[in-house]
Amino acid sequence: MTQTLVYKILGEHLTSGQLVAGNEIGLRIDQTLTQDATGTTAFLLLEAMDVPRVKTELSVSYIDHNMAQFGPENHNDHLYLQSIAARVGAYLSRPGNGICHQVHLERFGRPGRTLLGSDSHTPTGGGIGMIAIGAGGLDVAVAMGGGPFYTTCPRVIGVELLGKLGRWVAAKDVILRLLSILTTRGNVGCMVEYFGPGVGSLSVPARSTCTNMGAELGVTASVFPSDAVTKAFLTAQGRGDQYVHLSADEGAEYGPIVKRLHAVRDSVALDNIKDFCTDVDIAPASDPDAADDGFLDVSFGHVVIDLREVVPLAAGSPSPDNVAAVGELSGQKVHQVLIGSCTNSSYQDLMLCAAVLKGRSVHPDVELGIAPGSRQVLRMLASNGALADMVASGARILESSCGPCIGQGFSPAEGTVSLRTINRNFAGRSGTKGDMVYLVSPETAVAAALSGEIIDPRDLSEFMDIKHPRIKSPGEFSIDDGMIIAPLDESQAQEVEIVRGSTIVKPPAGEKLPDPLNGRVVIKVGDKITTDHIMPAGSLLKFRSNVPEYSRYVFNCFNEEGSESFADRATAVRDSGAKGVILAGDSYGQGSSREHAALCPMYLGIGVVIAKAIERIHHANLVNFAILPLTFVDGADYDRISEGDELVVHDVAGAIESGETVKVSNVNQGFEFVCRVSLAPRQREILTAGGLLNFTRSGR
Ligand code: MIC
Ligand code: SF4
Repeated sequence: MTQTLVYKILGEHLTSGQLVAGNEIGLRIDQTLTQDATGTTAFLLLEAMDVPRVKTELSVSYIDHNMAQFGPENHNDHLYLQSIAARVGAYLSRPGNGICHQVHLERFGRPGRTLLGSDSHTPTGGGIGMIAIGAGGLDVAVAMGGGPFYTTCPRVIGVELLGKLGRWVAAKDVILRLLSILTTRGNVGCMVEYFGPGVGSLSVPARSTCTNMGAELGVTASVFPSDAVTKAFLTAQGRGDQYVHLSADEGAEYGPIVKRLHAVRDSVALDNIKDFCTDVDIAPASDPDAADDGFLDVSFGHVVIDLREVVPLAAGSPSPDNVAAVGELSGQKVHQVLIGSCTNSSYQDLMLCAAVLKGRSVHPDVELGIAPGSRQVLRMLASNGALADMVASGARILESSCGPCIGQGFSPAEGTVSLRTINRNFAGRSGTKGDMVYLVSPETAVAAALSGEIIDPRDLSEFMDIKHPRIKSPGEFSIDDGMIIAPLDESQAQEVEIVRGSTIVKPPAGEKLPDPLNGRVVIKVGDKITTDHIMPAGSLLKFRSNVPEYSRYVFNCFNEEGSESFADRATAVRDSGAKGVILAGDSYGQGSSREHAALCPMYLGIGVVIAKAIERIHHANLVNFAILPLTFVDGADYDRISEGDELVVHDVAGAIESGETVKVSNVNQGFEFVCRVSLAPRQREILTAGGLLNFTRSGR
């Protein structure tokens, strides 16, 4: 039987289950990655599980997110992470060494391996032919302890690439095109596999730009074949011996992929599916109520993108799938440009920008920030003079870290447009309320930095007489792992003292849910609530290792001055002996992997989330922290429930054990409704045990 590349790699790592889409499967994890904002909790949980030494082939702890260091919290975390890595046998990438995904690609990623990371953009590693998956820190801790990772065997969305990109058009435009076709919704339980003759024209960093933003599609992972380009990249990184050739079998079949879309609200995506997919079939939704509401069931074979036809694209706030051609936006005044992040901060990306900036000045109305993705990139730019060209142009060189991508500095002024090469433009993520962020390629970003407005970079030649610079992949990268601390041997490791500042607080474990569960709706939120809404980052990121403190800011963006905060209301419900309930619309928990979006609500006594749909990583995090994730059988019930309503969830134990649905009474309004219980068998056991920590401690 012919196999996709996804299934080949999964098959080699299968510990349980069968490779049938929709089934729960267990996977052996070869490598793990953590970063400091999620890593402190992951390592604290690893300690709580009594794991003395990591059991993976390789585990790397990166320090790249919390680098602002206002107050002692961040540095306390750094010292803790360095000492715990030494104790348990993980690599430690020191602050200044770069963004986890960029460094991992450069120094550790290996074709054919599995990587689990406590960061939603871990799938960046798919650019080098790995199955790289983002997950909550607790899942990563279990994998560090040698446990398998459980996930849904995916449906594979094939993306066939033809031809070659034109000048000034980039991989970022390819993934934005894909986002305009597949959108950020309805891709849960899928993985993307790129194939076709166009693949060979993309460098590994370009491929990784595409796989990085697979996170925005909501897919579990994205993967490229491992070919001559991969081999050249690994060789240039001094790791040629780690190359293996990997591709799908000739004639491997993709799809059919079925999505439910709304005839009017999703009309752009519908048109794009018709234009870019094979074997499209559109019919009224199979569920008559949904059909009456205007929903359609859309099925297609695979996506085909002809790289020759891709044009520069931009995604405007507040969603990465809000895509338009740069040409249609041109003329808009720009006041800020940011080039960096795990999406676009490779050597090639920044060399292109440096070449365009060389001998020119940043527009006087624009602040340009450039954050090289890694120390390797920065050193290479410094030694070949490109850094000097950037500085001379007026660019502000920012640290090799996440920084502005997550609202840590460089927030834009009110009412101004900011062009960023990053991957997320959720409202307020930049640190400015009402921000207007466009996600763009380095080409489009640098064009705006010089012209002071949005301009199609293909017009640079005509308007500014700038020729397209051809940037070659280097035959040899500058290799210096001096900022990576390798694990100690076991006997030395035991001598290491773990450094715990006062701001590092043991995270709470979950507890079994009561049956029946008396609950109260603490908040009712709408569609597309991201984990940034639930647990803000920016200046509050520093509280990650202190759950009681961080919990004060749950749903902070909805707190109003002078009124009780979410935390106050949830605490009052908890103290009354009931459980808090969160009520949400579609795509609840989009975005990051941050498990604090479950952990902190759990600390505040939340026991249930009822939503129209819940995104994959967040759904898993809820289960891990003993919060029951439910979805409405009939979405219309959402409208009938209000904040403050008293709900009773009946037969919780039965629902968790084996139920497909559960009955919920709305006591205030006197009606009953039914919710779906979508849990894999192991998730049922985890909830029964009162969360993953208790489950793991009980030896399972
Ligand atoms: C993000 O881009 O939102 C983050 C910060 O990298 C998160 C992880 C976190 O919240 O610490 C992610 O993407 O998972
Ligand atoms: Fe860091 Fe931004 Fe990438 Fe998250 S998306 S890992 S904050 S650079």
